[in-house]
Amino acid sequence: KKPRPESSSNGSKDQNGTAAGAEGDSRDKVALITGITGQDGSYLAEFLLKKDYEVHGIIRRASTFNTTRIEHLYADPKAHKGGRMKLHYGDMTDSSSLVKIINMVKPTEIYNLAAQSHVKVSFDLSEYTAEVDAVGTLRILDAIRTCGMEKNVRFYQASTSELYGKVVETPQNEQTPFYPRSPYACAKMYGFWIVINYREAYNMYACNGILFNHESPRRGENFVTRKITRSVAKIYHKQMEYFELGNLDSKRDWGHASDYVEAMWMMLQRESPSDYVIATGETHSVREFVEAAFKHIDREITWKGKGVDEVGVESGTGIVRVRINPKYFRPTEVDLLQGDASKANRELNWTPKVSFVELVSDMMKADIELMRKNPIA
Ligand code: NDP
Ligand code: GDR
Repeated sequence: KKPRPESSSNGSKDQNGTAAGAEGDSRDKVALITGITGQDGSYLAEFLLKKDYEVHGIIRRASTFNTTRIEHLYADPKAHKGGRMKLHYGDMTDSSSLVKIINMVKPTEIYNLAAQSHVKVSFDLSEYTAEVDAVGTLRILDAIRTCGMEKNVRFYQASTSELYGKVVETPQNEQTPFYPRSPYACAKMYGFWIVINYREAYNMYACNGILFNHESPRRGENFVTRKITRSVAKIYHKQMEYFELGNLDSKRDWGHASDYVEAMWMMLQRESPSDYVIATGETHSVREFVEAAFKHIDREITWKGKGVDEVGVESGTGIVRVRINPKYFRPTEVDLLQGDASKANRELNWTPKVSFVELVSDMMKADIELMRKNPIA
């Protein structure tokens, strides 16, 4: 059964403006997640349901179902039949939908995860990215105020290590200056500052999580880690001979999404709001990620050639497994990200649990299984 938003299934309790959720619940743990159908939204929903939250998610209308990542939650009778997870149609570009949903749900915590989140795509869809990622953040903050809830709701903003952009210093912490390098990062920069402005102007409990890259088997298929693990899994099953990438030299601080959603929640449980870097402190190149993925299937990759002529060759067989395609290069690149999460460690007691090798292994295992079951996935 596919998850369906309340507004289409006409959940009467919600339509009357009373709280959805199990009868007799104290309404002190009601979360509203924008972007619930994304990688982070799905892990966060899972995490909050386990913590006994009533979870509401905003989903947007699409011509095909976009709820695959949360289907298992909907199918779980505890989440669904107990009324603990509800979906509502809305959009970050539609203020009235945000006001209606917030007024109806009366959340105690809002996690703003919705975004056009692909950096390369933001160069093609620059105006739309600003609409959703920058003005969208303003819209939801204003929706909270329109509903008169600025004193009752705690707000989490999905800020990003992309704000650091061009390398000024490493490792990057809360004091490192920003230098955004894409329309996505510029839009997120507006989001970052409008959150701080509303915190200071209206005394709102609002936090920015400056999260470094985090991945998982649920990562979108056109982000580099998932593209690599899917392709290597296909090579393992002999469904593909080689795949194409762009810049192999950029370095990222990659953690596991399941660890990072916990940090989002922790930020909203403090006495006063603040902004936190969430990162592992380790950095690896795209090239190293490729090597680690092949290592998982006991193959070794060696690199030959230079620039766009460079190829990744499987040792022992001489077969080319990775080629460079300039179409994946970005007009401006972020070369090196490495975060310093010591403030989060000190104040939230947060540390990452999953190592780089464990992350690659988790993603590889899942994609090997996926391609085994469904070779055309
Ligand atoms: P995803 O791309 O997986 O998910 C994005 C979510 O936003 C999806 O649910 C998507 O819906 C929704 N969305 C997009 N546009 C709109 C819109 N106009 N109105 C309503 N919803 C919309 O991203 P992640 O889960 O990876 O990331 C979550 C957030 O964290 C994003 O804001 C991202 O920018 C930020 N971030 C992510 C990091 C990472 O490494 N993953 C690191 C730092 C920040 P649909 O399913 O319909 O497309
Ligand atoms: P990023 O993630 O831009 O860091 O943004 P992505 O996985 O897209 O790129 C990481 C690095 O890999 C290089 N690269 C490629 N990238 C993609 N997508 N496809 C390729 O074929 C390819 N080849 C090389 C890129 O050039 C880049 O240097 C992610 C998103 O989740 C953002 O929303 C989030 O804010 C940041 O992480 C932190």
